[in-house]
Amino acid sequence: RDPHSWWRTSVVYQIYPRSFADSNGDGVGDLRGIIEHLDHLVDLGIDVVWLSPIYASPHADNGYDISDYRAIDPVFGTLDDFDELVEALHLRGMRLVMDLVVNHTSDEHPWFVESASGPDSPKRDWYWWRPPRAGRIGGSPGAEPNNWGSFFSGPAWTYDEASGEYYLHLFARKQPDLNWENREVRAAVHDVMRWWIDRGVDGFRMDVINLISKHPDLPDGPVRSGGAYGDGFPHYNCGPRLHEFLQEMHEHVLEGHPSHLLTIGEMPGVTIDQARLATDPARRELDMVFQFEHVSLDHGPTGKWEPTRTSIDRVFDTLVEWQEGLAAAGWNGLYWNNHDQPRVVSRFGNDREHWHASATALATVLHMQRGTPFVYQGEELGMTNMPFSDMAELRDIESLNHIAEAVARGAELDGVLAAIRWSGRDNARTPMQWTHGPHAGFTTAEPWIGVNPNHDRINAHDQRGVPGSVFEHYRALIALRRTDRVVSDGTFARLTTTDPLVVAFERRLGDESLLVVANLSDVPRHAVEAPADAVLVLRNVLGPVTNLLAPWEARVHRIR
Ligand code: TEU
Repeated sequence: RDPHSWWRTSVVYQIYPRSFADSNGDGVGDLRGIIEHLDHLVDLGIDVVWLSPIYASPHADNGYDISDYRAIDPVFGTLDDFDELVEALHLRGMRLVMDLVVNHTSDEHPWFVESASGPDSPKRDWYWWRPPRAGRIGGSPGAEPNNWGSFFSGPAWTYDEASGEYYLHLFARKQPDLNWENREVRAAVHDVMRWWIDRGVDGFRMDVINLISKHPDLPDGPVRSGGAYGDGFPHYNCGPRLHEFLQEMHEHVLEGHPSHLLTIGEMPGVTIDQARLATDPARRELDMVFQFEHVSLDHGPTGKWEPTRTSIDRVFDTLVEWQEGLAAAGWNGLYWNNHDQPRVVSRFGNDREHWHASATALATVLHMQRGTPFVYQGEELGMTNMPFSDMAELRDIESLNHIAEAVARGAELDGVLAAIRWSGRDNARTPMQWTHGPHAGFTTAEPWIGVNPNHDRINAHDQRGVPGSVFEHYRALIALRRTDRVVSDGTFARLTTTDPLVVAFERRLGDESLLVVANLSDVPRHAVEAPADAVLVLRNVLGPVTNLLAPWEARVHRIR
């Protein structure tokens, strides 16, 4: 086996530290909370942990706004706690991947404070400062340097009275975009990476890394009818110098490390062709990317706040396109969930009548693909969306900004809340459900965001070591990847079925193959027949195996 691609047999577990486990009773999860729960990850069979940001931050976007890249935010603990966590993970044979958020910093980062001190600041060019649009008075409506909207509502520009200029922020106004055109910026990012590598980290998940290269002219984007802002996406998605920047980072930071460091690029809006360029090992950029196509199919024409129903077979079709598109070169990062996405069992499964079967069927269909699967905390328990009933229960800046903007536009609050219940990121951020006890065993205090009331029936305590549980199904899937080279290295081929809601595919390596069949619906359907000598290696429902698949039944057969 090639030791340089160790991650081909790995499964990554994402921890959102704020919501994982609170050790000191302040209602917020922390590093010691993670250290205390490592047995959960060991039981699951995980071998890589990705931590969402734990750096010093004003927490405008829960840590995706960093004010010091070399410090742990006190709410999460100390550098000593961090070192202890690294040691504890390594001792158990696990690796640690850090979140690298370098498309933007916090506006409270000293780099930005310095940059904002005036047009003559030596760091002025580290961010994107621009004068008002010609003929307009700074700060007046429409005077922004271009028409781009921010991902978090409102314009992508904020006016600075003192200098009479605007700065660019693709996300919140407290998240100014770094100017990667400036080589000092790139060198500073490389330094940060080396600092954490020297501290023992094993890789990076790079936040919106496809947005770091902007078209230097920052041209206006097309405005859709009725829309308030232009769509700048074509001018900063996989921009002109993206691949150059990634190759430079590889050469300056990642190359030559004794055990290959894992790199995962988060790339909303990335196409298969761009992803292949970024993950073809011969090009020395990244190991894998997160694409967003399969989690955008239920977004309407104006985006996530106009959710539409999609059919699960379209979701599967999209994943198949990615399997085929990255078969010859490149590698897939496989995920249903993360801290930005609603819970998959509520979104594409059926969290009411077929909660267990749909959670485990969706897991099977994803984990048996070629690529590196990611499990987001609580997914292995079948955690569901949160029944938010009031605005006061929400915490996410994206949702709160959207409410303010929509209501100002005259939208009905009820309708806005309904969309947030479907698409909102807080669905993924409710506390990890450890027990059926108070606050789900997450904290002894009032948690920073409400616990899902269903922790009385969905929790780790009731599932770990319990045959047939969602947790045990994930454990079995992860074990199969680690022990079976067909899962990690085999080819992927979709098998055509007459019923679009029954999906089937084959994984093959030499003479061995696995046949995966799943019914992705609420009613029984005809199974795809396996050859007579096939052996059933995994199944998510009980009862006799017949030529009918139960609702959301998934089977994995081995064929020799
Ligand atoms: O997310 C980037 C991203 O494009 C979206 O998933 C975003 O969360 C939003 O839903 C757009 O509608 C990354 C992080 O994962 C996210 O938590 C951060 O808020 C964002 O970047 C900014 O750092």
